[in-house]
Amino acid sequence: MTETTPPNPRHRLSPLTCDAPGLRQSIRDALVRVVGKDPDLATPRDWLHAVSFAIRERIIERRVVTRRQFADEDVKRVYYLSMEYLIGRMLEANLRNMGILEVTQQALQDLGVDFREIARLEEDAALGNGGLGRLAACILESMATQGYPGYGYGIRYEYGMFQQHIEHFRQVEHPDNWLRFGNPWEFPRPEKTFPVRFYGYVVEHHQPDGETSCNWENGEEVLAMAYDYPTAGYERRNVNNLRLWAAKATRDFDLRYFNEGDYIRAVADKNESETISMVLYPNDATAIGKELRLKQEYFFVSASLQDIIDRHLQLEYPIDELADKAAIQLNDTHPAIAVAECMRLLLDEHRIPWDQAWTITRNLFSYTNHTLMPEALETWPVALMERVLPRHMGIIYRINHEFIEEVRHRFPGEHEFFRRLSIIDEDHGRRVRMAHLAVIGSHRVNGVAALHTSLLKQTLFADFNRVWPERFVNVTNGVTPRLWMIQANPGLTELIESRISSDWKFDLDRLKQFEPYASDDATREAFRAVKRRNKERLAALVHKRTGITIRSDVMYDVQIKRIHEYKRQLLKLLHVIELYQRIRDGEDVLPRVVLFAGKAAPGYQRAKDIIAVINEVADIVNHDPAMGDRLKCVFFPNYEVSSATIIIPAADLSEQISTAGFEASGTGNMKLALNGALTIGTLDGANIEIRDAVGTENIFIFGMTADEISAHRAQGIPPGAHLDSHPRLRSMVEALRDGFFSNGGRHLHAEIARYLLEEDPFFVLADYAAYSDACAQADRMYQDAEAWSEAALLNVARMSHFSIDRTVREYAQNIWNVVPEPVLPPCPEADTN
Ligand code: CR6
Repeated sequence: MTETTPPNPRHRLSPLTCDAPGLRQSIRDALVRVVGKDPDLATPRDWLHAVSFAIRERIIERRVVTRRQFADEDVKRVYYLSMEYLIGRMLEANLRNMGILEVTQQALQDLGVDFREIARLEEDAALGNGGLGRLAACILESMATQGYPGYGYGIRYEYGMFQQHIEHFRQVEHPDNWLRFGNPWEFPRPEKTFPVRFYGYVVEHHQPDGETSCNWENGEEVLAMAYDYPTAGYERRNVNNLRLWAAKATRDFDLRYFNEGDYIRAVADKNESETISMVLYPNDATAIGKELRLKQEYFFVSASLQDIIDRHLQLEYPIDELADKAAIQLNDTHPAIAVAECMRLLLDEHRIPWDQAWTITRNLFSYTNHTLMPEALETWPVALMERVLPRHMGIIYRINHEFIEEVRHRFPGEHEFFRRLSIIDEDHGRRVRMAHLAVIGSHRVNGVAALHTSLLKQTLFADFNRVWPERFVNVTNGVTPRLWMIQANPGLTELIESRISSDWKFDLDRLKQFEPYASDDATREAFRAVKRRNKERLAALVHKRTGITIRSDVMYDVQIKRIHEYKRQLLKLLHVIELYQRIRDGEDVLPRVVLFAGKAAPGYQRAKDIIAVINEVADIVNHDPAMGDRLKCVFFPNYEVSSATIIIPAADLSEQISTAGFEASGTGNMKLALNGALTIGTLDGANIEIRDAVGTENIFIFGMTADEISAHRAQGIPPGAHLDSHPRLRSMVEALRDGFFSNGGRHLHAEIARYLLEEDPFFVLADYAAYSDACAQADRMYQDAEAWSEAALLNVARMSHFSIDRTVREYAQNIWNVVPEPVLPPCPEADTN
């Protein structure tokens, strides 16, 4: 545990009490005075808002104290720039981290209100697509928990990730109007508003010293207004801040049109400039290439950098010390335009000479890459960039020119090499490669799992790795145990707590002390009882959402993640078909529930087809009396953070079956193993490190490695050639092709079968036999309850490496060069008497 400091008098406030009577009073007061309801008439949602407002007052107090502490201690700050934050519900997480969950539940109970009932009504804050956005949320929580002065910056999308409904087996997207009831957790900051310019032109002025200064003029201005979301650290009183920007039309803009007398046009244009922060693009790991997306990226980057520089100057630090007092992490290339924007602000606004500005910029930034997939790599047409951000295009040209000069000097004559390194891709109609800008403008670049980082160095960034090998480092992802264990799995938390001391919650390394209990009969039995209760909880939710009844005494086999060809939901679906056929043929098969969940990008037709086929197969399987309750297949709709916290603790088998070399890391794999699910997986992403941690005998690894996949691709073997590699594969694919499972979607099934037989770009058929074997191995182990429980408990005890706290410490030490601040004393009253 980190030391606590003696209270500094400047940090004192007279805090609101956090005992049950005090909370009760606050909640009632908020109900009447803020929500405006008579307690006799209040609905559950009114109570939800009342309790949230009461806690909001307390969280902001702690935020004020934390901010003062950081200001007094002269700290170096970390700024995390991310287009996505997949936060989920905030009430319970805030209460738990603030250490006042139980007392608040008590206060509500005294008021006759059931905490669980009202907590369920909170909307998930789904300002992200999947792993990348959830990682950002985990990193913020960990920075607060460990006392790092960390700030998140992003966009306050009016509409988050769409709500997925399943209608006639298909995904239908509904808008996620998450702010419609208001949001008690946000603090609007109208005084923190920055102008952001688009379009216009650049005017050059030649200075007597030979330098050219530039003014970016005209065009359109939009205002970025801050909304703050305090983020509480776990039982540490530290509260950090997530600042999200909303677009507002400028007053000048309004006036111009109003004065011209076109009232309607003025209002319509106002709305148009506010569309910038209207909606999250629902694409996971694919570049979008739309002008509005570029504007979103620049909008939040520009506002964040102006704010960061403002804070720096307000603290009276000299501008040339910016990189000593701040570190900025780019979460993927989405905010990579920050490199050019930082240069623009330093050059044009602060009049710093180019070389000095460039040194500051490079020392300030670092960049995390989250994928190798070519379709995810952002490039913008030069013509578009020139029109939307003319000044930045000029800066990018000069950055590129100086960089190429540098490498030309070091590697003379290697023209092909220079072309490949250039920020400008000349081969595809002149495009700006954002990843190149990010690498050149950063002092560190990291991948998110060991395999991913090594592939990055061998493939995507092989040329850069030749130029600057020391720039590339690995930081394997992690997950927060506060949400993904303590909140999601109270039963397992209690079991661990009954065996070892509770400091594992801060320091997951201590979970190792739980390892010996894996061979203890009583612990195993208790573990099975916890799993069983978790399954009952999930079964109830599945019934509520889908109408499907599932048993809670069978294996729960789950694949929960975005729907994507490379993640190979079709591999799991083929296995469902295999089991179905074997049961029909009278074979004795281990009973199981197979549960899929995940959203498909609305424009990704193949992924949407996969959802439809899963649902149609499930429908046949679930209604076939021959299955006799031995096989159920569920597509759980609208997968989001809150449903993940119910599904994960109930899982026995965790499907991590991507084609090797394609999943950068995965983080669901970590959450599931931490909750005692055994992984069945390929040697991809962080699965490799999970295997090393839990031991090869406690995980089911199968299939081609990344190298074997490359070799296999090079051989060009037709996918159909694998049909005889497994006794049933041919008949399974034929059943699909012939529409055996189709319910009106016959053509779709035939198309999926054709796709597998003729294209199969992710080697589903090539890996099927190995996958089916691994499933059989898992089934055998599951039949031995003691052996399975032992392996599951070893998974739990050996997952310490995958704590987000370890991830954040590695960023802090190897990339940001920041140290944690001593944490404030845990008791709110302690420093104020
Ligand atoms: N889709 C990776 O695909 C990784 C997360 C977080 C992803 C996934 O393997 O765990 O990032 N990549 O690092 C992108 O979003 C680009 C993801 O979530």
